[in-house]
Amino acid sequence: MRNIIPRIAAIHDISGFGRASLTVIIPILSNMGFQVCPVPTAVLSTHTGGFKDFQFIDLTPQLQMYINHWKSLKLKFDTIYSGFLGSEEQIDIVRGFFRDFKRENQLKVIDPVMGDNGKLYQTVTDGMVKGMRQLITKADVITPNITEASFLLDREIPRTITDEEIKEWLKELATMGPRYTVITSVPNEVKDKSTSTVAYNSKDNRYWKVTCDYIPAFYPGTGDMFTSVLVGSLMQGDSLPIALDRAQHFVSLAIRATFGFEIPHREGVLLERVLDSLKAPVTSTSYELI
Ligand code: PXL
Repeated sequence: MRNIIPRIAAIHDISGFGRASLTVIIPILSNMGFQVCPVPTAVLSTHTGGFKDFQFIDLTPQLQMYINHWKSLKLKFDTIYSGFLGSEEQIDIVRGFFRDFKRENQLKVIDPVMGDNGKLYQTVTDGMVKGMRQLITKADVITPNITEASFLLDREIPRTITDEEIKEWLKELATMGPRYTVITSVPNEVKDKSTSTVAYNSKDNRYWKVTCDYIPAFYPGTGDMFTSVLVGSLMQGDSLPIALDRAQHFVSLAIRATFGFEIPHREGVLLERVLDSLKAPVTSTSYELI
């Protein structure tokens, strides 16, 4: 029996305050018409971007039993989408999840959430970086930001990067397995003027780029929003460049809806103000072939 509403297993942490991980992934994907079933990797009082003394409850000891219950229920997922993990041991558990819940025509998405702005997040270890290099070989789609891509490839984080160089990065990530590789927060050659997201389809050997005006502000959680819209858009049947375009423009809109207010950046973007725009038909696009 097919799922009447396409179903997503979402393997991420839940951070109670600050609009990141499951608190943005669930509203976005349910708004786009999908059932999101969370597999919580950790429970945090807030995300780790700009808060001190947050509570971090690592759910590694419970995770396998949680998943075993789902196995006994024979749940079927149209998409598996993983992100922030709570420990090195969870890499194996997530690999097992991909193996045990494998289905035909399933979309397997790994957002290798590990860091941003040149640094790893406070809870991410070198062992998790090594494990993530293995885990992404199981994915159809990966969506690292430029910092995560440089950790995955063991390359220096560039201050700026040319189209030719970023295409090499995409191709090298693709050799690790994924059909679609995406890199976000790419610093263009004229840094501080614009940022781009880029994507590569290894099946047709085409590279895509979407560029937006740079806004001098960083908000945690925007990477989760980006990948959620990308996943929802691909599940709705969009092409890779359209999904890239929708995801990038949604994040830009959310940042612009927030930037004019004096709200601490660590609270994230005003997702609730822009969520309905995901229901609108696509009427313009700005992707380029590079
Ligand atoms: O948005 C990525 C993310 C997910 N989960 C936790 C985080 C962050 C980014 O800071 O701290 C716990």
